[in-house]
Order: sequence, then structure tokens, then C-alpha cells
Amino acid sequence: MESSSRSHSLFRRYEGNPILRPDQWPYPANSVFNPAAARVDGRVLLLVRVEDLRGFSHLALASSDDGLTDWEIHPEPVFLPDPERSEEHWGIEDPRVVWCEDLGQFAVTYVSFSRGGPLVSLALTRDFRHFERRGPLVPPEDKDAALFPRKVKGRYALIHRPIVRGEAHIWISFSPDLQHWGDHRILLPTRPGSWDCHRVGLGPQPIETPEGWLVIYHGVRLTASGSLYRVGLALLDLEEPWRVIRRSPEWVLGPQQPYELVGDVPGVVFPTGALWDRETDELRLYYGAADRCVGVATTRMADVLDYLREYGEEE
Ligand code: BMA
Repeated sequence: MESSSRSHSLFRRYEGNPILRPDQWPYPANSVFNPAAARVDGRVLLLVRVEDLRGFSHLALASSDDGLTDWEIHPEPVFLPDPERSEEHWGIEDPRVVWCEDLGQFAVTYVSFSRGGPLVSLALTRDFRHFERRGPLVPPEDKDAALFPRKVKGRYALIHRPIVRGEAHIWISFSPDLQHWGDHRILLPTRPGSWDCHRVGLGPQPIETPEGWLVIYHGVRLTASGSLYRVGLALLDLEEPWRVIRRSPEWVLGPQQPYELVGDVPGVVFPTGALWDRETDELRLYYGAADRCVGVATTRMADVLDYLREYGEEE
């Protein structure tokens, strides 16, 4: 099959999209989007970014047995900005979640908005109701971060997206203790001229597969009528994750549906949660649509790996 047909048929949107909308919320919300995803005791939990009517964000919890229907929305926010913490002055946004073997807890990396700009903070949780804040990991301006689910060669690893010299590439950094970060390297740069030429940023947490760490990322092109946010894929070496094995030349999901084209920010597909069911091989991608609501799209991991083997560019 021609590569473009393959890229654009890899993910299938759930026909019941959008699965979460602001009008379903138990309290006034402008938008509900960019959720992290986890499976806990057989249920799917989404830690959802909710923007209130002042324009500040916090995190709320939605849960469902099948991860598609019958969402139960917790009546109150579960993670609010702490007024004592200067880094959370203008709210908290866009969480990513990963089960961390070494910590025996879920690690939530989220964007906290300080007066000095957005930066990445870490909180640990087991139940998504109680959170232990570990504070900022990196200084502003930085976003779109997740830890790896295990240490790599004895070190914690973090993918993140600092802005350096006005450039927005995806970086990887390492730490012995989750506090001191170093060995910083550019991992996935923007590609001049391409659909991901202006900005790139990590989507959900990196996922360990037999062929490498799967990284799902967003790429941005600025157009005459605003930014277009689309989704690309990359595979990293399992033991040397700063080595990119393959990267999709084309986007695999882009704004097409009305709920992705109309919202506070039109033309945005922004994946932040992923669940891979190893038994059925289904890979689900939870994403924010147009900074307004939540959608889900699915594929099979085997198809993703085949696609990258066949069409991915070697770096
Ligand atoms: C990014 C983040 C996301 C947002 C996206 C599109 O920079 O701020 O929270 O969904 O832009 O507006």
C-alpha cells in the first residue's frame, strides 16, 4: 500500500467521539481536554485538564469500565493548583501518566504555569485521589514531558520540550534521583519544511515494545489561519533511548472531524494518554480536540510497528 494511505488509515476514531465534553461536567467548565490515561483495578481513568471560566486549568478525574462509554466524572476537581506554590500560579495543565516500576506509583508529569512561564512538575499517586508533589523538574520554558516507566541503565529518563533560542524540539534528559537532571540531548528536532516544522512535543508516555520505545508526538505547522496540530510516531532504542531508530515521515492523525476543527483552538489533535492492551494488542490514543473536548482513536501495536518498519525514516 502507498505510504500515505497507510499513514492515514493507521488509527480509527471511535464513532462515539467526543467521549468527554464540557457540558457533561458536574461544575462550570469552559473546556475539558488533553487527558492522561491509566488502567487501575480494571477501570480506565482519565486525568483530564479542565479549564475554568477564568481561563485557569486544574485536573479532574473521569473513569469508565471500557474506556469508551459510561464515564463517571468525579464531582470535584482532584488536583487543583496549590496557591502556596509559585510554579502553579496560573494553573496546571496537560498531564501525562506512567506507572513507574521503581517507585511503585504512577508518576504524573504536568505543566505548571509560573509567572516565569510554563515548566514541568512531578506528582506521585496510587489512586488518582491523593497526590504527593515532588515539585518542578526543569525550569521554564518547558512542557510536554513524561518519565519512562523504568530506569534505563540505572537512570531515570525524561522526555520534555524546552524552548531554546525560540526553537521547540523534543529533548531527553537523565537523572539518578528525579531531582538532578543532566545529559540533555535533542531527541526529535522539528523538520524544516515538513508538517512538523514549527514545534514538536511529546504526546503520551513512552511505551516499551519489543522493537523499541514507541513515542507518539505532536507536530505543529503555522498557517495563515493558525496552528495545525497533528500526530507523528518514532521508535527509540530500548537501552540507548537517545537513539532514534525510525520516525514517521507523515502524520498519522490530523484534525478532520468537526470537533477537531471547531473549538477554542481550531485544528488541534493533541494526544496525551495511551493505553496498550497487550492481550488484544489494541493501542488506544486519548487526545484533546480543538482545546475543547476529548476524543479517542485506536489501532493495533503490530500495525504501528509494521508501519514504522516499512515507512519510518532511519535517523
Ligand atoms: C500547546 C499546549 C496545549 C494545547 C495546544 C493547542 O502549546 O498549550 O495545551 O492543547 O498548544 O492549543
